[in-house]
Amino acid sequence: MKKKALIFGITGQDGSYLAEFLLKKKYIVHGVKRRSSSINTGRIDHIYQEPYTKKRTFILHYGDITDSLLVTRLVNEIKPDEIYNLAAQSHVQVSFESPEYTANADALGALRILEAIRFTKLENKTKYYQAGTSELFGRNEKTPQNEKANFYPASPYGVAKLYAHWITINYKEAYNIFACNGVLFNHESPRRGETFVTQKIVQGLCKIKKRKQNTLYLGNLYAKRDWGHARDYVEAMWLMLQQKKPIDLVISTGKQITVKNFVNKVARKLNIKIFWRGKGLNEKAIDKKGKVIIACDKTYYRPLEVNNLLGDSRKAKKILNWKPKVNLDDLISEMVNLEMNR
Ligand code: NAP
Ligand code: G4F
Repeated sequence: MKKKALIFGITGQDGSYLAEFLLKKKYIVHGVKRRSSSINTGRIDHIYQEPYTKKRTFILHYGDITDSLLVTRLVNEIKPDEIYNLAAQSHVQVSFESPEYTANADALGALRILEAIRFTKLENKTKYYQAGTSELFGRNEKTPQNEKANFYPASPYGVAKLYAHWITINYKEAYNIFACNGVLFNHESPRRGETFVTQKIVQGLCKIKKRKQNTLYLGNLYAKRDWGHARDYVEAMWLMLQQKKPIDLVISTGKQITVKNFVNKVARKLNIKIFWRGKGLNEKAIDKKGKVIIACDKTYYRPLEVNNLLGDSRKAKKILNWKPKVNLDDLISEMVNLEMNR
Protein backbone atom coordinates (compact mmCIF):
# COMPACT_ATOMS: atom_id res chain seq x y z
CA MET A 1 0.00 0.00 0.00
CA LYS A 2 1.26 3.45 -0.90
CA LYS A 3 1.93 5.82 1.97
CA LYS A 4 -0.22 8.95 2.16
CA ALA A 5 1.24 12.35 3.04
CA LEU A 6 -0.71 15.51 3.77
CA ILE A 7 1.20 18.78 3.26
CA PHE A 8 -0.09 22.06 4.63
CA GLY A 9 1.70 24.86 2.75
CA ILE A 10 1.98 22.93 -0.53
CA THR A 11 2.18 26.13 -2.63
CA GLY A 12 5.23 27.45 -0.74
CA GLN A 13 8.91 26.97 -1.48
CA ASP A 14 9.35 23.94 0.78
CA GLY A 15 5.92 22.46 0.01
CA SER A 16 6.77 22.26 -3.68
CA TYR A 17 10.14 20.55 -3.15
CA LEU A 18 8.69 18.19 -0.56
CA ALA A 19 5.84 17.19 -2.89
CA GLU A 20 8.34 16.37 -5.65
CA PHE A 21 10.48 14.40 -3.19
CA LEU A 22 7.57 12.35 -1.80
CA LEU A 23 6.09 11.64 -5.24
CA LYS A 24 9.45 10.22 -6.32
CA LYS A 25 9.24 8.01 -3.23
CA LYS A 26 5.83 6.78 -4.49
CA TYR A 27 3.71 8.49 -1.88
CA ILE A 28 0.20 9.69 -2.53
CA VAL A 29 0.55 13.40 -1.81
CA HIS A 30 -2.37 15.49 -0.63
CA GLY A 31 -1.69 19.22 -0.52
CA VAL A 32 -3.66 22.05 1.02
CA LYS A 33 -3.73 25.36 -0.85
CA ARG A 34 -5.47 28.60 0.04
CA ARG A 35 -8.02 30.21 -2.16
CA SER A 36 -6.54 33.46 -3.46
CA SER A 37 -7.75 36.11 -5.89
CA SER A 38 -4.79 35.46 -8.17
CA ILE A 39 -3.20 32.10 -8.98
CA ASN A 40 -0.84 30.92 -6.22
CA THR A 41 0.17 27.53 -7.63
CA GLY A 42 3.16 28.67 -9.70
CA ARG A 43 5.57 26.47 -7.74
CA ILE A 44 3.55 23.29 -8.18
CA ASP A 45 1.95 23.69 -11.62
CA HIS A 46 4.68 21.56 -13.21
CA ILE A 47 3.80 18.71 -10.83
CA TYR A 48 0.12 19.10 -11.47
CA GLN A 49 0.70 18.67 -15.19
CA GLU A 50 2.80 15.55 -14.81
CA PRO A 51 1.29 12.06 -14.77
CA TYR A 52 0.84 12.22 -11.00
CA THR A 53 -2.47 14.02 -11.28
CA LYS A 54 -3.84 11.50 -13.77
CA LYS A 55 -2.80 8.63 -11.50
CA ARG A 56 -4.45 10.44 -8.58
CA THR A 57 -1.21 10.45 -6.59
CA PHE A 58 -1.12 14.28 -6.34
CA ILE A 59 -4.34 15.72 -4.97
CA LEU A 60 -5.00 19.31 -4.00
CA HIS A 61 -7.58 20.54 -1.50
CA TYR A 62 -8.64 24.08 -0.73
CA GLY A 63 -8.13 25.04 2.88
CA ASP A 64 -6.74 27.41 5.44
CA ILE A 65 -4.77 26.48 8.54
CA THR A 66 -6.88 28.92 10.57
CA ASP A 67 -10.01 26.83 9.88
CA SER A 68 -10.29 24.06 12.51
CA LEU A 69 -13.27 22.33 10.91
CA LEU A 70 -11.50 22.12 7.59
CA VAL A 71 -8.28 20.81 9.16
CA THR A 72 -10.15 18.13 11.12
CA ARG A 73 -12.26 17.10 8.13
CA LEU A 74 -9.21 16.68 5.90
CA VAL A 75 -7.27 14.68 8.48
CA ASN A 76 -10.32 12.48 9.04
CA GLU A 77 -11.00 11.90 5.34
CA ILE A 78 -7.40 11.33 4.24
CA LYS A 79 -6.11 9.50 7.34
CA PRO A 80 -2.54 10.30 6.29
CA ASP A 81 0.52 8.35 7.40
CA GLU A 82 2.50 11.59 7.57
CA ILE A 83 1.51 15.23 8.00
CA TYR A 84 3.95 18.05 7.21
CA ASN A 85 2.88 21.38 8.67
CA LEU A 86 4.70 23.90 6.48
CA ALA A 87 1.84 26.41 6.36
CA ALA A 88 2.76 29.74 7.92
CA GLN A 89 2.88 33.47 7.56
CA SER A 90 6.60 32.98 7.17
CA HIS A 91 7.90 36.54 6.79
CA VAL A 92 9.57 37.85 9.96
CA GLN A 93 9.16 41.55 9.15
CA VAL A 94 5.49 41.10 8.14
CA SER A 95 4.86 39.43 11.51
CA PHE A 96 5.55 42.78 13.23
CA GLU A 97 2.78 44.32 11.17
CA SER A 98 0.41 41.38 11.41
CA PRO A 99 1.14 39.76 14.79
CA GLU A 100 -2.32 38.39 15.58
CA TYR A 101 -2.78 36.69 12.23
CA THR A 102 0.77 35.32 12.46
CA ALA A 103 -0.04 33.79 15.86
CA ASN A 104 -3.29 32.35 14.56
CA ALA A 105 -1.69 30.68 11.55
CA ASP A 106 1.79 29.83 12.87
CA ALA A 107 1.06 28.94 16.51
CA LEU A 108 -2.55 27.74 16.55
CA GLY A 109 -2.19 26.13 13.14
CA ALA A 110 0.04 23.49 14.70
CA LEU A 111 -2.41 22.97 17.55
CA ARG A 112 -5.31 22.51 15.12
CA ILE A 113 -3.53 19.73 13.25
CA LEU A 114 -2.36 17.97 16.41
CA GLU A 115 -5.87 18.18 17.88
CA ALA A 116 -7.26 16.76 14.63
CA ILE A 117 -4.90 13.78 14.91
CA ARG A 118 -6.08 13.20 18.49
CA PHE A 119 -9.78 13.84 17.78
CA THR A 120 -9.82 11.37 14.88
CA LYS A 121 -7.92 8.79 16.98
CA LEU A 122 -5.01 8.61 14.57
CA GLU A 123 -2.36 8.89 17.31
CA ASN A 124 -0.91 5.50 16.44
CA LYS A 125 -0.99 5.98 12.69
CA THR A 126 -0.20 9.57 11.74
CA LYS A 127 3.27 11.07 12.14
CA TYR A 128 3.55 14.85 12.41
CA TYR A 129 6.34 17.17 11.25
CA GLN A 130 6.40 20.76 12.52
CA ALA A 131 8.31 23.37 10.51
CA GLY A 132 10.40 24.91 13.26
CA THR A 133 12.93 27.64 12.72
CA SER A 134 16.28 29.07 13.76
CA GLU A 135 14.32 32.27 14.51
CA LEU A 136 13.59 30.51 17.84
CA PHE A 137 17.18 31.36 18.86
CA GLY A 138 16.57 35.02 18.00
CA ARG A 139 18.50 37.19 20.43
CA ASN A 140 20.55 34.32 21.79
CA GLU A 141 23.61 35.21 19.76
CA LYS A 142 25.87 32.54 21.17
CA THR A 143 26.82 30.48 18.14
CA PRO A 144 26.79 27.84 16.83
CA GLN A 145 23.23 27.06 17.89
CA ASN A 146 22.38 23.39 18.43
CA GLU A 147 19.50 21.43 20.06
CA LYS A 148 20.65 22.56 23.53
CA ALA A 149 20.87 26.31 22.79
CA ASN A 150 18.38 28.58 24.55
CA PHE A 151 15.42 29.99 22.70
CA TYR A 152 14.93 33.79 22.74
CA PRO A 153 12.59 34.64 19.86
CA ALA A 154 12.74 38.24 18.66
CA SER A 155 9.58 38.69 16.55
CA PRO A 156 5.89 37.79 16.65
CA TYR A 157 6.81 35.14 14.08
CA GLY A 158 9.47 33.67 16.36
CA VAL A 159 7.15 33.73 19.37
CA ALA A 160 4.35 32.04 17.41
CA LYS A 161 6.77 29.35 16.25
CA LEU A 162 7.88 28.87 19.87
CA TYR A 163 4.29 27.94 20.78
CA ALA A 164 4.15 25.55 17.83
CA HIS A 165 7.44 24.01 18.94
CA TRP A 166 6.25 23.35 22.49
CA ILE A 167 2.73 22.20 21.60
CA THR A 168 4.33 19.63 19.30
CA ILE A 169 6.43 18.34 22.21
CA ASN A 170 3.41 18.47 24.51
CA TYR A 171 1.22 16.34 22.20
CA LYS A 172 4.05 13.87 21.73
CA GLU A 173 4.46 13.47 25.49
CA ALA A 174 0.79 13.63 26.48
CA TYR A 175 -0.78 11.54 23.70
CA ASN A 176 2.13 9.54 22.37
CA ILE A 177 1.84 11.05 18.90
CA PHE A 178 4.92 10.65 16.69
CA ALA A 179 5.49 14.38 16.45
CA CYS A 180 8.75 16.21 15.84
CA ASN A 181 10.20 19.65 15.27
CA GLY A 182 12.77 20.37 12.61
CA VAL A 183 14.63 23.48 13.71
CA LEU A 184 15.64 24.61 10.26
CA PHE A 185 18.02 27.44 9.48
CA ASN A 186 17.42 29.65 6.43
CA HIS A 187 17.05 27.75 3.18
CA GLU A 188 16.64 29.22 -0.24
CA SER A 189 16.22 28.25 -3.89
CA PRO A 190 15.02 29.70 -7.18
CA ARG A 191 11.54 29.15 -5.70
CA ARG A 192 12.18 31.41 -2.70
CA GLY A 193 9.57 34.15 -2.15
CA GLU A 194 10.53 37.44 -3.77
CA THR A 195 10.54 39.47 -0.54
CA PHE A 196 13.11 37.33 1.29
CA VAL A 197 16.53 38.90 1.13
CA THR A 198 18.39 36.31 -1.01
CA GLN A 199 15.79 36.28 -3.77
CA LYS A 200 15.38 40.05 -3.52
CA ILE A 201 19.13 40.51 -4.05
CA VAL A 202 19.30 37.98 -6.89
CA GLN A 203 16.28 39.41 -8.70
CA GLY A 204 17.31 43.03 -8.06
CA LEU A 205 20.88 42.61 -9.31
CA CYS A 206 19.72 40.58 -12.34
CA LYS A 207 17.34 43.42 -13.27
CA ILE A 208 20.17 45.93 -12.81
CA LYS A 209 22.37 43.78 -15.03
CA LYS A 210 19.61 43.78 -17.68
CA ARG A 211 19.21 47.57 -17.19
CA LYS A 212 15.61 47.11 -16.06
CA GLN A 213 16.22 48.59 -12.60
CA ASN A 214 18.59 51.28 -11.34
CA THR A 215 19.04 50.73 -7.60
CA LEU A 216 18.24 47.94 -5.12
CA TYR A 217 17.13 49.09 -1.65
CA LEU A 218 17.92 46.88 1.35
CA GLY A 219 17.80 46.98 5.17
CA ASN A 220 20.39 45.66 7.65
CA LEU A 221 23.45 44.55 5.68
CA TYR A 222 25.25 43.09 8.68
CA ALA A 223 22.86 40.32 9.78
CA LYS A 224 24.56 36.94 9.48
CA ARG A 225 22.67 33.92 8.20
CA ASP A 226 23.38 30.23 7.67
CA TRP A 227 21.90 29.67 4.20
CA GLY A 228 21.26 26.23 2.68
CA HIS A 229 19.26 24.83 -0.25
CA ALA A 230 15.56 24.03 0.29
CA ARG A 231 15.82 20.77 -1.67
CA ASP A 232 18.34 19.41 0.85
CA TYR A 233 16.23 20.53 3.80
CA VAL A 234 12.97 18.82 2.73
CA GLU A 235 14.88 15.55 2.64
CA ALA A 236 15.79 16.10 6.30
CA MET A 237 12.10 16.66 7.13
CA TRP A 238 11.20 13.30 5.60
CA LEU A 239 14.12 11.52 7.27
CA MET A 240 12.93 12.80 10.66
CA LEU A 241 9.61 11.02 10.18
CA GLN A 242 11.32 7.74 9.19
CA GLN A 243 13.12 7.32 12.53
CA LYS A 244 12.06 4.83 15.20
CA LYS A 245 11.40 7.63 17.69
CA PRO A 246 10.43 11.27 17.19
CA ILE A 247 13.33 13.60 17.82
CA ASP A 248 13.78 17.36 17.40
CA LEU A 249 16.80 18.30 15.28
CA VAL A 250 18.67 21.35 14.05
CA ILE A 251 19.18 21.42 10.28
CA SER A 252 21.81 23.83 8.94
CA THR A 253 24.97 24.10 6.85
CA GLY A 254 27.27 25.24 9.69
CA LYS A 255 28.49 28.22 7.62
CA GLN A 256 27.33 31.83 7.78
CA ILE A 257 27.87 35.05 5.88
CA THR A 258 26.44 38.58 6.14
CA VAL A 259 23.76 39.98 3.87
CA LYS A 260 26.45 42.34 2.50
CA ASN A 261 28.67 39.42 1.53
CA PHE A 262 25.71 37.73 -0.11
CA VAL A 263 25.34 40.89 -2.24
CA ASN A 264 29.07 40.76 -3.08
CA LYS A 265 28.82 37.12 -4.16
CA VAL A 266 25.81 37.74 -6.43
CA ALA A 267 27.41 40.87 -7.92
CA ARG A 268 30.59 38.90 -8.62
CA LYS A 269 28.61 36.10 -10.24
CA LEU A 270 26.93 38.69 -12.50
CA ASN A 271 30.18 40.47 -13.22
CA ILE A 272 28.92 43.72 -11.70
CA LYS A 273 31.82 45.55 -10.06
CA ILE A 274 30.71 47.37 -6.91
CA PHE A 275 32.49 49.59 -4.38
CA TRP A 276 31.07 50.13 -0.88
CA ARG A 277 30.96 53.67 0.54
CA GLY A 278 29.47 55.30 3.67
CA LYS A 279 28.07 53.93 6.93
CA GLY A 280 24.72 53.00 8.49
CA LEU A 281 21.71 54.18 6.52
CA ASN A 282 24.08 56.07 4.22
CA GLU A 283 26.02 52.98 3.23
CA LYS A 284 25.80 52.25 -0.48
CA ALA A 285 27.45 50.28 -3.24
CA ILE A 286 28.36 52.18 -6.39
CA ASP A 287 29.67 51.03 -9.75
CA LYS A 288 32.79 52.39 -11.42
CA LYS A 289 30.82 55.28 -12.93
CA GLY A 290 29.47 56.25 -9.49
CA LYS A 291 25.93 54.98 -10.15
CA VAL A 292 24.25 53.74 -6.96
CA ILE A 293 23.60 50.02 -7.24
CA ILE A 294 22.69 49.24 -3.59
CA ALA A 295 21.30 51.71 -1.05
CA CYS A 296 19.78 51.31 2.40
CA ASP A 297 16.17 52.17 3.19
CA LYS A 298 14.84 52.21 6.74
CA THR A 299 11.58 50.59 5.53
CA TYR A 300 13.46 47.30 5.49
CA TYR A 301 14.85 47.53 9.02
CA ARG A 302 12.93 45.59 11.68
CA PRO A 303 11.88 46.76 15.17
CA LEU A 304 14.19 44.01 16.47
CA GLU A 305 16.87 42.22 14.49
CA VAL A 306 18.20 38.69 14.72
CA ASN A 307 21.87 39.36 14.08
CA ASN A 308 23.62 36.06 14.28
CA LEU A 309 22.38 32.67 13.12
CA LEU A 310 24.77 29.78 12.66
CA GLY A 311 23.63 26.20 13.13
CA ASP A 312 25.35 23.11 14.43
CA SER A 313 23.59 20.09 12.95
CA ARG A 314 26.05 17.39 13.98
CA LYS A 315 23.23 15.54 15.74
CA ALA A 316 21.16 15.39 12.53
CA LYS A 317 24.22 14.21 10.64
CA LYS A 318 24.65 11.38 13.14
CA ILE A 319 21.02 10.33 13.53
CA LEU A 320 19.68 10.94 10.03
CA ASN A 321 22.93 10.50 8.16
CA TRP A 322 21.99 13.83 6.57
CA LYS A 323 24.24 16.57 5.33
CA PRO A 324 23.64 19.44 2.92
CA LYS A 325 24.66 18.61 -0.66
CA VAL A 326 24.54 22.11 -2.15
CA ASN A 327 26.97 24.82 -1.02
CA LEU A 328 26.21 28.54 -1.00
CA ASP A 329 28.09 29.34 -4.24
CA ASP A 330 26.20 26.64 -6.11
CA LEU A 331 22.91 27.82 -4.61
CA ILE A 332 23.65 31.38 -5.80
CA SER A 333 24.61 30.12 -9.26
CA GLU A 334 21.34 28.20 -9.53
CA MET A 335 19.29 31.21 -8.43
CA VAL A 336 21.14 33.67 -10.69
CA ASN A 337 21.13 31.42 -13.76
CA LEU A 338 17.41 30.80 -13.44
CA GLU A 339 16.66 34.47 -12.91
CA MET A 340 18.76 35.60 -15.87
CA ASN A 341 16.86 33.16 -18.10
CA ARG A 342 13.43 33.85 -16.64
P1 NAP B 1 6.63 30.01 2.18
O1 NAP B 1 7.26 29.89 0.83
O2 NAP B 1 6.24 31.34 2.68
O3 NAP B 1 5.35 29.04 2.18
C1 NAP B 1 4.39 29.10 3.19
C2 NAP B 1 3.20 28.27 2.77
O4 NAP B 1 2.19 28.40 3.77
C3 NAP B 1 2.54 28.73 1.45
O5 NAP B 1 2.06 27.61 0.78
C4 NAP B 1 1.39 29.58 1.94
O6 NAP B 1 0.33 29.70 1.02
C5 NAP B 1 0.97 28.75 3.14
N1 NAP B 1 0.12 29.49 4.08
C6 NAP B 1 0.34 30.68 4.66
N2 NAP B 1 -0.68 31.01 5.47
C7 NAP B 1 -1.57 29.99 5.37
C8 NAP B 1 -2.84 29.75 5.93
N3 NAP B 1 -3.42 30.63 6.75
N4 NAP B 1 -3.49 28.59 5.63
C9 NAP B 1 -2.92 27.71 4.78
N5 NAP B 1 -1.73 27.88 4.20
C10 NAP B 1 -1.07 29.02 4.49
O7 NAP B 1 7.57 29.37 3.27
P2 NAP B 1 8.73 28.25 3.12
O8 NAP B 1 10.02 28.96 2.95
O9 NAP B 1 8.30 27.22 2.15
O10 NAP B 1 8.74 27.64 4.59
C11 NAP B 1 7.92 26.54 4.94
C12 NAP B 1 7.74 26.49 6.45
O11 NAP B 1 9.01 26.40 7.07
C13 NAP B 1 7.09 27.72 7.05
O12 NAP B 1 6.32 27.29 8.15
C14 NAP B 1 8.25 28.57 7.55
O13 NAP B 1 7.85 29.38 8.62
C15 NAP B 1 9.22 27.48 7.98
N6 NAP B 1 10.64 27.79 7.90
C16 NAP B 1 11.18 28.27 6.75
C17 NAP B 1 12.55 28.50 6.66
C18 NAP B 1 13.19 29.02 5.42
O14 NAP B 1 14.31 29.50 5.49
N7 NAP B 1 12.56 28.89 4.26
C19 NAP B 1 13.35 28.23 7.78
C20 NAP B 1 12.77 27.73 8.93
C21 NAP B 1 11.41 27.50 8.98
P3 NAP B 1 0.31 30.84 -0.13
O15 NAP B 1 1.21 30.31 -1.22
O16 NAP B 1 -1.10 30.92 -0.51
O17 NAP B 1 0.86 32.09 0.49
O1 G4F C 1 15.45 36.81 4.08
P1 G4F C 1 14.91 37.28 5.38
O2 G4F C 1 13.64 38.02 5.35
O3 G4F C 1 14.84 35.99 6.30
P2 G4F C 1 14.75 35.80 7.90
O4 G4F C 1 14.24 37.00 8.57
O5 G4F C 1 16.07 35.27 8.34
O6 G4F C 1 13.64 34.66 8.00
C1 G4F C 1 13.68 33.51 7.15
O7 G4F C 1 14.44 32.51 7.77
C2 G4F C 1 13.89 32.01 9.01
C3 G4F C 1 14.86 30.94 9.53
O8 G4F C 1 15.90 31.58 10.21
C4 G4F C 1 12.52 31.43 8.73
F1 G4F C 1 11.99 30.91 9.87
C5 G4F C 1 11.61 32.51 8.18
O9 G4F C 1 10.34 31.93 7.85
C6 G4F C 1 12.24 33.07 6.89
O10 G4F C 1 12.22 32.07 5.92
O11 G4F C 1 15.99 38.21 6.10
C7 G4F C 1 17.31 37.77 6.35
C8 G4F C 1 18.12 38.94 6.90
C9 G4F C 1 17.44 39.66 8.06
O12 G4F C 1 18.38 39.91 9.06
C10 G4F C 1 16.96 40.97 7.47
O13 G4F C 1 16.90 42.06 8.40
O14 G4F C 1 18.26 39.92 5.88
C11 G4F C 1 18.02 41.21 6.42
N1 G4F C 1 17.61 42.10 5.35
C12 G4F C 1 18.31 43.18 4.92
N2 G4F C 1 17.65 43.79 3.95
C13 G4F C 1 16.48 42.03 4.62
C14 G4F C 1 16.51 43.10 3.74
N3 G4F C 1 15.47 41.15 4.65
C15 G4F C 1 14.45 41.31 3.77
N4 G4F C 1 13.44 40.41 3.75
N5 G4F C 1 14.43 42.36 2.89
C16 G4F C 1 15.43 43.29 2.84
O15 G4F C 1 15.39 44.23 2.05
